[in-house]
Amino acid sequence: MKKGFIFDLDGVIVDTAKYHFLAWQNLANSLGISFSLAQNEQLKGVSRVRSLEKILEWGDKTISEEEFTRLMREKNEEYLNYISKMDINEILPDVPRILDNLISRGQAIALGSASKNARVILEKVQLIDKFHAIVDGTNVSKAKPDPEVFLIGAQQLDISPEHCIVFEDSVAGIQAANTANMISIGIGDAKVLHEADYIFTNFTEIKEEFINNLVLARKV
Ligand code: G16
Ligand code: MG
Repeated sequence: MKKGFIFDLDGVIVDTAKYHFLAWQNLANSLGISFSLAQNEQLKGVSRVRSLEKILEWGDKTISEEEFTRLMREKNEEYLNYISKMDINEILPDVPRILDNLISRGQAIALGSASKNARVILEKVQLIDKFHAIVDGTNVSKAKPDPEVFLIGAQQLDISPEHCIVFEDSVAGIQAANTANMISIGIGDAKVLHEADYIFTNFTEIKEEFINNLVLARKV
């Protein structure tokens, strides 16, 4: 049976969180706000605008609309500079094996990311051709945990939501998949992602038999 497999980008296909961290840390420090790795964790899957709002809240700072826009632009320029150096070595373990396995079975594959830079990143790591649909921060108006990004993905693949499977590393993303009535697969820490239908530390743990079952499965 043809299913829709929807992948988040950051934390699932590549680890761009380290680049977001460097850029946000620079920005926060320039405002006299400290910024830790633990805080960066809380920005995973969160939109750019909301991320800056959170940093300002943490630092108890208010800035003008103009400065907000300027800081967003500067953060993104620095981030783009980091990702311009990305290559295939940054693809997370066994992601190509899973994608190629699904493609060889004729399954439908989509990206469902909050990032407005998703296409650039997929091009840099040479995976863009593996996706039948790409839904990113430029296509959605409501951030995860709203299911919009995944529902648009299902629509673009022409597969009904209950026949879609989402791979996600963030709690908000798992909640979005569950609300969309899709099978949710957490990639990361089981304690954090406990709301997911299935959880794996990374793709190396996902065996062919599991994929076989997914192709036959339906969300209950
Ligand atoms: C990613 C990251 C977030 C980032 C967001 C927006 O989400 O996890 O930290 O803030 O995209 O990114 P950009 O500034 O590039 O538009 P995802 O959904 O791919 O995990
Ligand atoms: Mg993510």
